[in-house]
Amino acid sequence: MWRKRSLLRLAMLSTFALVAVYYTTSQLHTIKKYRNRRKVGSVPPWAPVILVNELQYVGTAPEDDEDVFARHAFNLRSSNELPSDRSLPDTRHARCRDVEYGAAPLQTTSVVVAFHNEDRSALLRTVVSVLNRTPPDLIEEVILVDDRSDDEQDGSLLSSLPKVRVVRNQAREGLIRSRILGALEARGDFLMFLDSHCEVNVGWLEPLLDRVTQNALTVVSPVIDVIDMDTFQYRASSPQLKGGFDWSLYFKWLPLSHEERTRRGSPMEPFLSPAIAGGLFLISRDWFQRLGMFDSGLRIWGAENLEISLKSWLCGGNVEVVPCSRVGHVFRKTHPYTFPGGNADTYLRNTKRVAEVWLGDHKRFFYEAQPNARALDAGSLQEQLEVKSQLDCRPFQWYLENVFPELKLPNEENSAFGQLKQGSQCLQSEVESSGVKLAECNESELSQHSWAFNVHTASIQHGKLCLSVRNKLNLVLETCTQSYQQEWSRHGRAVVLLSSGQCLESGIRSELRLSECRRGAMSQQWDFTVELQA
Ligand code: UD2
Ligand code: MN
Repeated sequence: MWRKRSLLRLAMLSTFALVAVYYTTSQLHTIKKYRNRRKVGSVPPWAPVILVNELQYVGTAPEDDEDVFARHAFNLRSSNELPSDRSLPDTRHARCRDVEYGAAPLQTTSVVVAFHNEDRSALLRTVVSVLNRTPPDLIEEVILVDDRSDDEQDGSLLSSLPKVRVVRNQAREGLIRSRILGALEARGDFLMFLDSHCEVNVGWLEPLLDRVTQNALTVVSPVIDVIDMDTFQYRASSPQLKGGFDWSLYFKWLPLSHEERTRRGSPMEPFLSPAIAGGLFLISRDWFQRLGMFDSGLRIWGAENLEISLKSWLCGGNVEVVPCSRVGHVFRKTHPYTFPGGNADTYLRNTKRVAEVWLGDHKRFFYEAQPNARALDAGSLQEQLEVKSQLDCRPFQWYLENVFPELKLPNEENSAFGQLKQGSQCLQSEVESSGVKLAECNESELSQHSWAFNVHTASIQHGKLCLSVRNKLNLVLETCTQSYQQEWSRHGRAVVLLSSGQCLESGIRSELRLSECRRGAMSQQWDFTVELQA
């Protein structure tokens, strides 16, 4: 046990020594790079070697029989075994390396990282990646907001690292209020928010800064690469997806339209996005403050990404994704922490606040999609409504027309719409054969979206076409004729062809067919993403 610990400690210390060496050399590199353009004196003097020797920051390794996912919902062993300064594959488009971002701005960025009981190795890697991969003179500080973690030293020990400042909440505030507190502490011109299990990739900050210096009213997001929650392998994400949401205000990815792709000169060019995926973004501190920061009434987790996106768009700014900037994030399946107000209600309440403030009359579509939100007490919206009127923000209708035309108004006659699913399988149209098939659900696959059940015509529509039965057994998409081959009803989760009383069913090879209805048969149960109340 003792041997294991001291080995671990030795490993951590040598990692730090490496960081220090790397750090000193990368600093020299930076000085050289900017000497021609900037006053040399503006590069701060660094002394990481001394600090490294003082730092004793050892994470808790999992016991041999421990479930490695139990504490953090990612593989704790994999995270612990990695050095804090590991190298990453450069996932940018090859030509991103050659882009020159003009004279380095004289403005600095404060990186804000809120965390609650984060694994030490993951938190340290987040900070080290920022310090190692950012020219020092662009970074004002790294503000770690400890959201009342059980062990105060998780944060405080890191305050000896260069540029790192730690603030600790008196009580658990949740990630949204923690980020607000971090922003209030910040002194940089720009704010960059990161999760506490991220790794920024090479050249990540410059392309983001380039955008905000051109337009101070923009919210810019890097492409968020995937750090595998089990192996911690770093993988590229698609740089061609924009962010959106459905009427329940659930975030979803959308492919760029053909028009948007052709309009962009090159795959490296930033593109506009209706919303950002989450909390990894850069914004000018001034614009963030004028927007009323995040709504401080949002609790613990969720919906602040939609809130900041809607605000920025509606109040005179925009939202962009910058493909040449890459930041890795450990995506997890569950939250490894408690929700004092209950997980589902917290999120629903947060989205209700966003809908109430920013959706205008369109909020009724949100309530149709999320009927349970009606009864929740969302609290006072006064402050956010004031921001909205002070900044003379546009109505949501403008956003629908100009920013997010993909978000269609639900037809009043549709009782359900979105994807038509069975477990993780989705109904998908095949344009060439006019057939339909089942395929693994994929948010960015357009042919799986826009299904709707129209109560009035008893039809299942996909865009302009209707789900139809040909020769009594083949399921196809045809022009809507309101004939008996196209009339369906829904009994619970079953989808029934009215004329024959047969049920829509998935076969063993995921083929679609009609079959005698069997109560409770899994292969006959279907769900739409959004159910509207009649
Ligand atoms: C996604 C976003 C996150 C935020 C969230 C919705 C990405 C990569 N992540 O988070 O930035 O937008 O959706 O709100 O887009 N934390 C606290 N206090 C708490 C709970 C969490 O400080 O009470 C910290 C946590 O340690 C982490 C961050 O907040 O650093 C985000 O939480 P998460 O990683 O559990 O959530 P995730 O990745 O689903
Ligand atoms: Mn996260």
